[in-house]
Amino acid sequence: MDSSGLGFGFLSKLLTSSLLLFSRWIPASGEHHTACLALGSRLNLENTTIIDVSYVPAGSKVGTLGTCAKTAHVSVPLCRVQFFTNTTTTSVVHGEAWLPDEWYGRFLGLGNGGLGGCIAYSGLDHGSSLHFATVGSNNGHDGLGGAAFLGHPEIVNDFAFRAIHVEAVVGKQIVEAYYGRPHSNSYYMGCSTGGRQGTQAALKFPADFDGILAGAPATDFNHLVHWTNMLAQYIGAPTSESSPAFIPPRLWKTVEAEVMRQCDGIDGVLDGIITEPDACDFHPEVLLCPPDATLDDACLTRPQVEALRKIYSPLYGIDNQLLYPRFDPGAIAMPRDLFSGDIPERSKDWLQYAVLNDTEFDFREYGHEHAVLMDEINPGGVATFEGDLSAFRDRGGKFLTYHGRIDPVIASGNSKRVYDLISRTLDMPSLDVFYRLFLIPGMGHCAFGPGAARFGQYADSNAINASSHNILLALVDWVEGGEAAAPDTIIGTAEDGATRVHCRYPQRSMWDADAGRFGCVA
Ligand SMILES: *[C@@H]1O[C@H](CO)[C@@H](O)[C@H](O)[C@H]1NC(C)=O
Ligand SMILES: *[C@@H]1O[C@H](CO)[C@@H](O)[C@H](O)[C@H]1NC(C)=O
Ligand SMILES: *[C@@H]1O[C@H](CO)[C@@H](O)[C@H](O)[C@H]1NC(C)=O
Ligand SMILES: *[C@@H]1O[C@H](CO)[C@@H](O)[C@H](O)[C@H]1NC(C)=O
Ligand SMILES: [Ca+2]
Repeated sequence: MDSSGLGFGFLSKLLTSSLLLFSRWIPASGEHHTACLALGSRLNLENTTIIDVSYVPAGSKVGTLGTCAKTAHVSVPLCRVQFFTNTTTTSVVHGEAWLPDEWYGRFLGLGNGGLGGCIAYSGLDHGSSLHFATVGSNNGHDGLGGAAFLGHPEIVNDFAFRAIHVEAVVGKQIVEAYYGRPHSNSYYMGCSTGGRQGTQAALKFPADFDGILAGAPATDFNHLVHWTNMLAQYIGAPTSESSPAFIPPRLWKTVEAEVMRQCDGIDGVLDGIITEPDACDFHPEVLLCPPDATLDDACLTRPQVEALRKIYSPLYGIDNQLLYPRFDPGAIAMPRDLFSGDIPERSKDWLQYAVLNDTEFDFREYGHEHAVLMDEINPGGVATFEGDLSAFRDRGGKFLTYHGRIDPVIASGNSKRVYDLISRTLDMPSLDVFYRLFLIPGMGHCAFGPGAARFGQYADSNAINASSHNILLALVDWVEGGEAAAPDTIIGTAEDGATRVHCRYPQRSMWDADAGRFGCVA
C-alpha cells in the first residue's frame, strides 16, 4: 500500500468537488518556503521539541523518523514538521505534520497498524495530496514489535489511547501556527489498529475529530488477542509439527475450495465471493479421509476436522460467554499468520511485554485463564469495547467504518457486534444519524481480495473522483454537508475494474436478478 506512483495530479482536484469550498491558502511558492523555514523558531508547544522543519518540493524522496521505512515519497510541495512530544516523564510520541502549499482548511490525523510503531508515511503523502494538513505519529514507540512495552505502562498508554490525542492536539496547533488560522474540520483515517485508535478517539476524546474513518477496527482487543492465540492453538501451536490437528498450506487450499463449494451459491451467484459469511454453515466433515486414504490425498484426519469445526465457531470463554466471533468462512487462512503453526509475533509480544511481563513465557501453557487475566489487567484500557458514543454523537461527530468479509486477521463479525453494542447502549435501533458500517464482501484485511475492495480507504485504493466511490470523500461530504449528504452506499471497484455497491449494516447485499447486479435491501 505504498502511495508512490499513483497519479496524484489526477486526484488533486478531488476535494474541490466537495460540498463546501474553502478559501484556499495559495501564496506563491517562494512565500511557502520562507514561511516554512521561519516556523521552527515560532513554535512553542507544551512538552514538545521541534526536531526539524523543512520545505519539501513535489516529487521528493525524504528520510524518515523511526525504524520502519528508510524513505518516504512526497508528491506535493509542503512544509514538513517533525516533533517529539513528552506524554509523561517516561514516554514520548514522535510525530510529523505535512502541511501542503495548497491547503483546503482540513485537518487529518492518521492511525497505525499491528503493535506499531510506524509513522504512516504513505498516509501522510495521501492526505497532503488531497490538500489536508496531515499528521501521523509513531504511536509512542518505534518499530513493529512490542518490546518497548515491557516495564513501561506509559508507553502502553500511548499505544492504547494517547498517541492519537497528542497527534490531534499538537498537530492542530502546528497547523494554526503555519497557516495563520485554525483548521475548519478535523478528520481521522486508519485501519486495523488504526480502526481501534479511531474508535478510542471517539470514546475518549470526542472533540478531537469531526469525522472518523475507522477500518477493520481491532476493537475488543484483549479478546482479539485471545482468539488469535486459540485459533493457532486449535491446530497445535506453538509446537504444531507434532500435532495431528496441524493443517499444512496445501490442505488449506482444499478447505477453502470446499467452503466455496458449500457456500458460494447462497447469495445466488457463483463468483468466488460469499456475500454473507454468517449464512454459511460450513460442514468440514465432508473432507474426512476415507479409511484407505494415502498421505497425499486432499482429505482431512479427524483431529483436523475437529480443529476446523472450532475455527469456524464463535469463541466462548470459561463461563460460556461469547468472547469473539468466528473466523469468516471464505477468509483465506494465511498459513503464514494465524495458521502458521506458531502463535503470531504480535500476540506473543502483547502477552509477554504488556500483560505477563515475562519474556520467558512458555506458550504451551496458554489457555482461557489468560483471557481472564487480560480482561483484568486490560493494559491502558486497550480493550476499546464500549458502546457509549453519545458524547461523540451529541457534538455532531460522524463515524464511518468498514470491514472486509474475508478478513483473516480480525473477524468481520466483530464489527457487527460493535454496531449492536453501540445500538443497545444508546438505545438506537439504527445508528445511521452518526455511525455507518459498510461490510465489504470478498475483501481481506483492510484491502485486497476478489471483491470490489478499492473504495478510497487507503492511498492506492481508488482513482475515481467522487464521494460515491471514495469513503474518505464520503466522510468529508457527510461532515460538511450534513444529513442530506450522508453516504447510503459506497461503490467499490475490483482489480478487474468491475464495481459493486457496498451496503451499510444492517441492510443486506442481495442479488437483483432483473438488474443483473447486487443491491441493498433493508
Ligand atoms: C472531479 O469532479 C469535479 C466535479 O465533480 C470536477 O469539477 C473536476 O474537474 C474533477 N476532477 C478530475 C481530476 O477529474
Ligand atoms: C522531554 O523529556 C526529556 C527526557 O526526560 C527531557 O530531556 C526534555 O527536556 C523534555 N522535553 C520537553 C519539551 O519537555
Ligand atoms: C506535559 O507533561 C506533563 C507530565 O510530563 C503532563 O502532566 C501534562 O499533561 C503534559 N501536557 C500536555 C499538554 O500534554
Ligand atoms: C505487568 O506490568 C503492568 C504494568 O507495566 C501491570 O499493569 C500488570 O499487572 C503486570 N502484569 C502482571 C501479570 O503482573
Ligand atoms: Ca457468491
